[in-house]
Amino acid sequence: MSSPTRGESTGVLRSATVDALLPRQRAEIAPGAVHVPGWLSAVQQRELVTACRDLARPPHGMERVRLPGGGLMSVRTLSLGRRWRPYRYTGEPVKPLPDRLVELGRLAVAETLGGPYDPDVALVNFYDDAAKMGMHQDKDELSAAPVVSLSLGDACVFRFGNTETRSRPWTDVRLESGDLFVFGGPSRRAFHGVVRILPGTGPHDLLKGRLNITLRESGRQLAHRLP
Ligand code: MD3
Ligand code: FE
Repeated sequence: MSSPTRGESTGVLRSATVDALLPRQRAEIAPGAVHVPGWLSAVQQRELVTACRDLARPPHGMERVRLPGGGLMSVRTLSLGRRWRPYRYTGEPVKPLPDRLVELGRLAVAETLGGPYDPDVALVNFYDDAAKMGMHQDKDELSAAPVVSLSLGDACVFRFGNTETRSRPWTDVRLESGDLFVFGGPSRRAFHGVVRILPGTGPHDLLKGRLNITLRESGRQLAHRLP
């Protein structure tokens, strides 16, 4: 049995047993980086997993992307809207971004940072027990709009760093199934990564492994050629 700890917001003594029963709280990890635990209901999580399974059927399924250095990423990635390749969105059309995801993205931004949101691409990453993602910045979008992240299945240790270097300071956050994370403003260019998956921690029977959906504005329409 672990010893009681002082509750962050109230200073009241709580036990780990009680903590496990209480809803985790919304937190601004850094300016523009908002974590909302348990944002998706169990039904929404189930719907999203089903949708991802359908979207991963041929053509244009999940693929392990090869990095310019020659290595393969350990995650499997499904591109929606436009195909992503390191380090750009290609012109190849893939499956369109479902309206339902656009709608969820708009709701997510409205409830956190506020403002309009018009995502046109999404990356769906699948992590098996051994998969991880090294510290990197997302710089392939021309738009400064936020990235919306939805987590499904097993929990992970997500590492949120700083905008200058891929090293410390950073904050490790446990992302669980149903969590929303929105990265905008000064956090949009922060280094981040997935340190490890915590196998077997997801909701029973939802999925083996972890899925993460990130919605983005590619900004392609900003770089427009003349008609
Ligand atoms: C912070 N995905 O797809 S989600 C990615 O869990 C990516 O699959 C991870 O990093 C995943 O590029 C992390 C959280 C996340 C996503 C995009 C961000 C954090 C971010 C963009 C800017 C800053
Ligand atoms: Fe990223």
